[in-house]
Amino acid sequence: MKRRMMFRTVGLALAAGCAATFSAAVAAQETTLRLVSAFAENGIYVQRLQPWIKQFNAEGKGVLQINFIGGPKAIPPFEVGNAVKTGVVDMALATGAFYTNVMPEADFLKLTQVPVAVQRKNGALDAINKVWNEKGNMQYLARMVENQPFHIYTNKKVDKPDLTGQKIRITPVYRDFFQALNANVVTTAPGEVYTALERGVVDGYGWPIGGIFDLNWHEKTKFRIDPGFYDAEVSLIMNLGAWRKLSEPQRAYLNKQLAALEAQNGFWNQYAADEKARQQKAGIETITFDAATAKSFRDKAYDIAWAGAEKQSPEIAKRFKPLFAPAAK
Ligand code: 173
Repeated sequence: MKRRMMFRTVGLALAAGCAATFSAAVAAQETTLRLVSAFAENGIYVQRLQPWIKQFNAEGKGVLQINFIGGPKAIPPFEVGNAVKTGVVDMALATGAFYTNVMPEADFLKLTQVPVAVQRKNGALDAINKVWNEKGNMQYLARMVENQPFHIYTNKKVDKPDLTGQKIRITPVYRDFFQALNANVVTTAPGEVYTALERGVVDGYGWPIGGIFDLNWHEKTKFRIDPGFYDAEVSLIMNLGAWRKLSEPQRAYLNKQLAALEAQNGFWNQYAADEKARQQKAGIETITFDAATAKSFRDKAYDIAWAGAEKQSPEIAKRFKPLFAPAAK
């Protein structure tokens, strides 16, 4: 008995010594991750990310650093996913709708109806990462935007959910739904929306509740249609090889900072309310429907998107759907 205990003590001491040497060796190696944003540098998402990067670098000296390369001028938004997949960059702030060219499933993340904190607990994040690893060669790191429903903004008044005769700017987020509302659609990156509105190439556009002032779209916007639908997904993603190459302390540090980032997501509720008020002040009129029409409008958005997802990737849609659904009341 005594001998066995001694054995164990020695073993533990050895292991501890080993770990110490190991961490001393890796601590000497600081890694810098190159990060790009698919969203504009002066937009709210990057505005919120910058202080986080600053703190990340201040606290991560000798361990891990982030080098912010830039926004859409560095890499066009719809190329960002491929840049992460191939390791041209290590990390990106992006939304799945911008990298359906990597995997169509990327756009499914707009369909989550539970907070990311719940997604971490109920297995949704693991299910997402299985797909992101296998099909995207990437690790899904953190969702930094929540509670930002999408809306239809238009310059042509409607009194029912029907976009007949309207040309609307979209991304994959909105395609099936807006087409079901009889819109003619044209896909553009956010950077082209202002000019498209100015030239009358489009009558309106899809965008979340917040952010239309960032690129001055309010100047060219008359109406917002309520209610909103889906939830804008804006997240940090990382090249899988770069993620796997991180040492244990580096990964622990990254995870700690990602948790801190997600813990700030309470911000978005207030931001949505503030942006609504700001739109009203700017003279943007709200178009609303009666309660039953509003409900069927929103239900239709989800029904159409899930039907599309199930057609696109039946197996993955089936795995995601119960994990994304709101808990039964
Ligand atoms: O409208 C868009 O460009 C879009 O798809 C999106 C997605 C997430 C946040 C903001 C916009």
